[in-house]
Amino acid sequence: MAEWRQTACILCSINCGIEVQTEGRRISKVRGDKAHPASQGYACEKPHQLDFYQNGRDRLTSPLRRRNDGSFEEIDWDTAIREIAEKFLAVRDRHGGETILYYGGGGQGNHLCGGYGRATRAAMGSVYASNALAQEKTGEFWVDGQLFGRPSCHTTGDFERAEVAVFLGKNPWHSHGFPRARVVLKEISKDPQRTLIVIDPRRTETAEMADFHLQVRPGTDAFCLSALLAILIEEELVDAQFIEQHCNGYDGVVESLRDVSIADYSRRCDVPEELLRTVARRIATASSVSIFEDLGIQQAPHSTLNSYLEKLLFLLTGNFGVAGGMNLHSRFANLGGGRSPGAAPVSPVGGHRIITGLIPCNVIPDEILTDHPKRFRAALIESANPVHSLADSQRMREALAALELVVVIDVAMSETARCADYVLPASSQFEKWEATFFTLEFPHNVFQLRAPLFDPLPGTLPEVEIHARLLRAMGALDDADLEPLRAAAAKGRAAFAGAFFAALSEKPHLKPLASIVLYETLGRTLPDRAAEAAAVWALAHTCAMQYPESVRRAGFTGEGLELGEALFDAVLTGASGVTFTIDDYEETWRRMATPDGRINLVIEELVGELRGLRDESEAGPADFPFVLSAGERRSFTANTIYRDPAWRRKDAHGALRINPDDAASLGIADGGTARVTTQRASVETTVEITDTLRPGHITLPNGLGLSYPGTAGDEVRGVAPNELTSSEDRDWFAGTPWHKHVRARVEAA
Ligand SMILES: Nc1nc2c(c(=O)[nH]1)N[C@H]1C(S)=C(S)[C@@H](COP(=O)(O)OP(=O)(O)OC[C@H]3O[C@@H](n4cnc5c(=O)[nH]c(N)nc54)[C@H](O)[C@@H]3O)O[C@H]1N2
Ligand SMILES: Nc1nc2c(c(=O)[nH]1)N[C@H]1C(S)=C(S)[C@@H](COP(=O)(O)OP(=O)(O)OC[C@H]3O[C@@H](n4cnc5c(=O)[nH]c(N)nc54)[C@H](O)[C@@H]3O)O[C@H]1N2
Ligand code: SF4
Ligand SMILES: [Mo]
Repeated sequence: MAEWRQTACILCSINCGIEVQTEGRRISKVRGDKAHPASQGYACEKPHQLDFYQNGRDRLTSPLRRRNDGSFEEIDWDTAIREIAEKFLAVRDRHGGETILYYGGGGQGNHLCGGYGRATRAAMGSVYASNALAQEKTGEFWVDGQLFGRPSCHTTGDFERAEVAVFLGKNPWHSHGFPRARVVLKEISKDPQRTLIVIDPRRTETAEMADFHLQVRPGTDAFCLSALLAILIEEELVDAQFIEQHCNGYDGVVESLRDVSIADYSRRCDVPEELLRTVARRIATASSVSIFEDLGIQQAPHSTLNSYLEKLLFLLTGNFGVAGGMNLHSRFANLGGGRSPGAAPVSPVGGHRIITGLIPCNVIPDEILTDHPKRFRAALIESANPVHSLADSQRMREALAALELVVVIDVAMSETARCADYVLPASSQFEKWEATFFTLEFPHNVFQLRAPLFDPLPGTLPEVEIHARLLRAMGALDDADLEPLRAAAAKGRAAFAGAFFAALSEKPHLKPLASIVLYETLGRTLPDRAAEAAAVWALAHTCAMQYPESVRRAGFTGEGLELGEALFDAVLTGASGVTFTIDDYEETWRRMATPDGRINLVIEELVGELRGLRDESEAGPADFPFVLSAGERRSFTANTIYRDPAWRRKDAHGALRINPDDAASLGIADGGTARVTTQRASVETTVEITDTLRPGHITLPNGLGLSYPGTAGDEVRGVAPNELTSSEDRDWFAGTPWHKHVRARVEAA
């Protein structure tokens, strides 16, 4: 019997625990891990194909350097590290370290590299960063900061217990977003006492199961949500006691919704007024409501405003800080990163708002393609594929070409790696210790540190080793600092803890390098090559200090540093993941960060936009009559983690979905070919006719259009969605893109 080994799925933020069997360097069998405290044996169909990631034909096995003719040559690691370090320092000396942009730091299954990358950034003086969160969640984070006092006061739903579950621009049947999504959706859907509400222009798989489907006109959620709020106020359905006890500014909310005409807004979002009223009443009378907002509103017009209105919906009805409602969760470590010392609150060239330390993805090309003296001059890109995932791929390629130096750390020859000056091959997520900080659950929150299944593919290195070598080559690591810590580590973790925290306070220059210092010192004493996970030790301590009561409730004991040590021990040995905090509902109130502990209901910055809805023009551009949602999650999409198109058993080409009436009037057949044209580009695509879409709405999947080595050179299958998008199509406030709302034209091809 082959052995089953515990790891996690790396394809979405839920990171279900899985068990795998291996044959040589292959992942041969996959099943859900019943011992994983959150996923409990659940897994969807996608991880069964994980070998397409592990053994992709375009895995990188040597550092690459671009030649003058544009092609790449293989070079050895020492040369690569030396030249990259020299060139970054030269950029720093010529233009200032703040002109070096860091992009990425982790994907759906790996976040350790971002922590180690911080040390390299500090050594180079790089202070500006961005990643995919700045094209989905930053607007929501900013709203959280206004309402609850800090952007890290992030709310999470409790769908297991919620009497009413609302999905707003979110299709959890395919995209998940909470543990065991399909099981929980079925439970809610089957239970006559519970209600499933979906707000989505498409009749998604989730909408099919719903009690109420508000099939909004694309891009009109702000109208739908303000109408729901206005109904709550008009029919006196708000939770007056909750508002009185916990909120400031209710009168301001009433005032800013004063001009809402429920009838007119219902017409504009194309949801019957009676249905809006029924749904508002259902939400108001439920014992608990959980809401999940996602890309359908975050990557569409009024993105930040939508996040605000969504939160008002559960706040005015008192579904915050209660079982089955929305709560402020703990976290094993921060996802966003936060502002670097030395960074301005806005981007250096365009003055765009930086939220949770991230420059809006859509403005990155503008921060490069200019002669402004503060423009970015170089970039370090790690575990991200921005040429494919950011709006306007064409312009992203131009922007990268304009930089003096682009270094990409990836496992595969991605679209972005193809634009680099140097490419460094990372070991895969199954060849090193790895973890994510998608620890967003309440009341039980789970963290899993995964051990490697394989040795590194020859020629590759784990990111931590790459960063440690870069630091040394930059002259940023001093053995005189490390020796005493190595000596302390040799005496055991307790001795090390004292020495380490003392060293950080005595030698402030070590602080930004702490993750690599841990790797080089404590790391050497950890069992099973776990040096790669050394930074997790410090995170365990921070977590224990931040949430001592919740960590104790999860079963850990000890005073002072003992609590963090106990947590780290459990994490290091708990192959199936560890419940690290158990919360009671009072914790939500303790996590509030406003000065008086009350919720601020009014966000001044968004009131103008809210009141302006009434006068917003309804006419779209006549030459682009369709709205394209570019990047739909489907059964056979997984960002750009699976690159080999052979993994798609169905929908091999990633069809354009279109309503039957639209297809008929354009003379397009099911399985035929259509031409889609946007302001930016024109592409051909296969077609799937489906009545799940409204007339005028078309969709294309995410993650297609990758270049992958075939029998006759590189082949591209399907449409890369961001060849069609424009970087100006973005939220005025947070800069989040309108990927779900691209104006388009369709013709038979
Ligand atoms: N299978 C699969 N799962 C994934 C991923 C994957 O690639 N494949 N990626 C993961 C990632 S990174 C993320 S962020 C999540 C995203 O998860 P989701 O946000 O659920 O994914 P999408 O399918 O992009 O968009 C959700 C819904 O928004 C709807 N929508 C479009 N326009 C509008 C609108 O104007 N209003 C409203 N209300 N809805 C609209 C679409 O019809 C769609 O059903 O998925 C994660 N899970
Ligand atoms: N038009 C449109 N654009 C979108 C979206 C959309 O819906 N529509 N969705 C957006 C969203 S929500 C997201 S999250 C982004 C996702 O886009 P990105 O943030 O660019 O992430 P991925 O596509 O997941 O790519 C991750 C990269 O990491 C590499 N990789 C995998 N494992 C490792 C590893 O262990 N180490 C290193 N160094 N590299 C590794 C992969 O090969 C891949 O190149 O796309 C965004 N772009
Ligand atoms: S839900 Fe997400 S993490 Fe879980 S198996 Fe499916 S893709 Fe993987
Ligand atoms: Mo995402």
